[in-house]
Amino acid sequence: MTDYPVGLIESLRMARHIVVLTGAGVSAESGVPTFRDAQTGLWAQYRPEDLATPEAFQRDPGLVWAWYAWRRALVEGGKPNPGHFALVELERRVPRLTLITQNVDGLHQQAGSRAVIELHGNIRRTKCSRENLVIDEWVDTGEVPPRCPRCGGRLRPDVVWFGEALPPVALQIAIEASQACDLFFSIGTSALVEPAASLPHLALAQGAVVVEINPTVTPLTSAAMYVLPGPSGQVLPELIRAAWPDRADV
Ligand code: BJW
Repeated sequence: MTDYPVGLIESLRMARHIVVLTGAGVSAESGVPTFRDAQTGLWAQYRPEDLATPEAFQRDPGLVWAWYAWRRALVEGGKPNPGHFALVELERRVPRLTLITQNVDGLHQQAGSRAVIELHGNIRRTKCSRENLVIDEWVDTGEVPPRCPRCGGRLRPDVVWFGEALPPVALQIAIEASQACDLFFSIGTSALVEPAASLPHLALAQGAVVVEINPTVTPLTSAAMYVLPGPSGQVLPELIRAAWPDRADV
């Protein structure tokens, strides 16, 4: 097992409020491709950044709906991995943990994490593009995308696209927690997409210990106090076992 820095283990054991910000890398070991690696087969010709926009949906709603249907099937085939379960365990061991995710796959909730703050929505939900209301059922007439049963608007995934505002309550909770925590984990995210990418910097500005878990370097790496360069499904369970060796149930 890796030797983790004593200072990090101490910070973990002493923390009163931990914030965890996760990105697509946390689900990679569940077989869900990361956002920027998602494109294979038919979809390899498209850049995800060009499909996850309101303009793309306006231009070609059928194409964007089909891309999300393909990704939803990948998500529904995935199961939480040891990284997700380690975060459930961490929540049990510290006085307060705020789990903020950019992921739209719902795997933290499936693993058993409570009160997950979803910054970018959830691919398993559908909403009306006109009324912005979540829609659970609709009539399948063969039209793609299907129509809202209330107003006839086009249905779309309930996710946040580039240029769209994040859910205001979720964002406010994330900002306040980042400013109040003593330990902040940034896990499996490229740390490129705002406003999520600013959260660890809010924590840093308040003197929190910032830890990054990611096999590759990101714009956050040089600012983080501890960098654990490995897959989260391996690093997180090891780290918890190192911090609480007497309770080896992860
Ligand atoms: C592993 C691993 C393993 C691999 N273990 N790690 C300020 C400056 C510049 C630009 C902006 C700014 N403020 C806003 C912007 C614009 C824009 C933005 O940030 N652009 C950047 C690209 C520069 N932001 C927005 O538009 C946001 N909206 C906004 O700010 O609105 C303002 C507004 C206010 C009021 C009214 C109107 C508007 C919205 C951003 C929404 C992002 N949405 C997406 C799509 C969601 C739906 C979908 O999935 O299709 O969210 S984009 C995409 O990026 C997705 C992700 O959640 C997000 C982050 O990606 P993530 O998670 O980091 O994934 P990857 O793939 O990039 O990285 C994976 C990482 O995992 C890698 O680092 C790997 O190394 C690592 N990894 N295996 C651990 N096993």
